[in-house]
Amino acid sequence: MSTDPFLPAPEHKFSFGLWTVGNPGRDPFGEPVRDRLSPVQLVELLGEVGAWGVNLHDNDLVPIDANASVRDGIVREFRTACVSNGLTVPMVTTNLFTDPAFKDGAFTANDQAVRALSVQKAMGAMDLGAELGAKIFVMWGGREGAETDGCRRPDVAIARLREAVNFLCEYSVANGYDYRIALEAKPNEPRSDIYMPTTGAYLGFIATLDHPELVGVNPEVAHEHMAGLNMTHSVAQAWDAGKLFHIDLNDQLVGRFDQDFRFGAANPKAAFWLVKFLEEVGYDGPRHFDAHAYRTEGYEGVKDFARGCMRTYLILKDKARRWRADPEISALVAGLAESSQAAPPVGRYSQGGAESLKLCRLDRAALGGRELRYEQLDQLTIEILCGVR
Ligand code: DIG
Ligand code: MN
Ligand code: MN
Repeated sequence: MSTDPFLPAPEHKFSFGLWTVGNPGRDPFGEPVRDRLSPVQLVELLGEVGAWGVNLHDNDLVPIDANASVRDGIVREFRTACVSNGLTVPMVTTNLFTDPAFKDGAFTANDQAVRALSVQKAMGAMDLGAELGAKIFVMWGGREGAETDGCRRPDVAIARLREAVNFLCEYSVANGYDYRIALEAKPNEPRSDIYMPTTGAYLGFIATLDHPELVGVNPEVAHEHMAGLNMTHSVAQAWDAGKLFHIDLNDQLVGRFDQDFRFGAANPKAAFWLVKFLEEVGYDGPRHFDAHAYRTEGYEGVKDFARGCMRTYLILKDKARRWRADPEISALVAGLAESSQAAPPVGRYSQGGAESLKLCRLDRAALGGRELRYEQLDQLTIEILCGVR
């Protein structure tokens, strides 16, 4: 029995997409560097490294032109492999970005036939996911965007996106699939500008839907970082709104293309604040690593990558425990919420409350002169991350 405290276990709910560990390493400037593994081989790899779940786009598993009997055989074989390797299928999504038919978008495309094809394909992916037991349906609109805004008015694109999401919510309900639909934002790539570029944009969009209760978000570290945003703040807003239905964990240098690095590989401090938040609020959803191994790796390196994602999450979870238990940090944090002067709470509006806020005498200069010791707090955080506390 291993004494390693950072080994993954099912209760951690670590999942990977077939397209992540199955990425053969092609990039815009180079050919694949790894042989493609079959979905069954990828399930075996994920079982070997200790993952809990495996996710997929429809065409990661079923080729886009497969007929019904080929499809059913593939699904049967895949389900058997998941059972024998102890893997669940928490999430399914649909690929509406690879095939040339989607080059001008899918749900937002100008051609009504493309919009129909997109909803048709998404319904098929929902059917597939239901057969595999998935309860989360992610939609990332990789092609929903523009290079020139002469192609369509953006409000027309938004209306078309709403029409498709409303339709798919109804399809899920009508078929008893009970999906929680999670919308994933990204600011650009492959389109020059993608509609709904950030998690915050999607939170605003969800409020305009017919069934907002069925729809949430799937924030991704790399995508919020590409927009120059703080991922933990985006996740906190989604959590506050009850809309954190799923999460894509990886890492990313700001100002770069979508790097989808191993979780924590680029900015371990940002990853720490994210893990601390997820664990403190009790997020109970999948911890999905939508990430890819370096192009330099073979499949042993891909396993190193997958293990590293999960280990880093568990190491940072332990660091968050140490942070909360550290007496100096606890003393600093305890003082943060103290009021430095007698002041009425804001609370819910009341006439009396407004009067007392209007009349209270506050020493503004003293407020401005108060020292807050965040330098010490952050230095202690760094020391915990560096393992010296
Ligand atoms: C990219 O970050 C996107 C696609 O890989 C997929 O549609 C989605 C699922 O997590 N993430
Ligand atoms: Mn990404
Ligand atoms: Mn993603």
